[in-house]
Amino acid sequence: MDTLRAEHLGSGREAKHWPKPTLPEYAFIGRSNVGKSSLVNMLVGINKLARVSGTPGKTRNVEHFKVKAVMPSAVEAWMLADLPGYGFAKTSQAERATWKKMIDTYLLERENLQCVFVLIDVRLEPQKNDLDMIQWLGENGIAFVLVFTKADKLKQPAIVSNVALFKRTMKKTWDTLPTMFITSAESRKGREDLLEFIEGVNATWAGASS
Ligand SMILES: Nc1nc2c(ncn2[C@@H]2O[C@H](COP(=O)(O)OP(=O)(O)OP(=O)(O)O)[C@@H](O)[C@H]2O)c(=O)[nH]1
Ligand SMILES: [Mg+2]
Repeated sequence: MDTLRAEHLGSGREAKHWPKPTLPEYAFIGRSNVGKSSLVNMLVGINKLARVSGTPGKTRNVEHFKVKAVMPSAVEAWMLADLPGYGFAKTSQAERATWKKMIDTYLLERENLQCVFVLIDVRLEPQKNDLDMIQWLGENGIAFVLVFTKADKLKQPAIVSNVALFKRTMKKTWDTLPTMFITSAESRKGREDLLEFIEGVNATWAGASS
């Protein structure tokens, strides 16, 4: 993927507000502040496309982006969905319920969704809410990969040992482990691998079913 172009398509809490599912789509989910919006920006190479904040709870709606890769031989387009985070302590019960309804609807009904990128802060030991989300995706048969974030904040041996601990934890309930990526929005580590993965899945897209 030589050159990428991207645009913000829209922001909405309900399916009727989301763009038509005409392109393959990838969603970014994870705890508040894990770096979902930063990773969207890093991937497409545009700093302020998705709104980033040091205060958790910045992204409130499903934010859709259209990305176009202009390659020597073809133009390839897909969509990214930046989702609001979970696990933000200050969120009220009512807001949590609204989040769950929106996310469940999105993950279960978004027909062009190809793969969910579950973002995990590489600095933390396995968190219950991340493991619960992974479990829920598995139970519902939704394809996902794990994307460890903020790799610039740790030295390589600590990254290796934290990822190994995550794998050991997952192995207690999973026979096979998902594909994993280690990334940093700061250093752009993992960008090529993620884009290559997306390109591979895009190649299997058979077109919109509606
Ligand atoms: N050092 C470093 N900081 C990062 C990285 N990714 C994100 N951050 C910082 O982490 C904070 C949260 O980033 P966001 O991208 O807004 O996180 P989010 O997951 O979209 O958060 P919500 O929208 O609140 O759910 C910001 O201060 C970012 O600058 C990274 O790879 N390295
Ligand atoms: Mg965000």
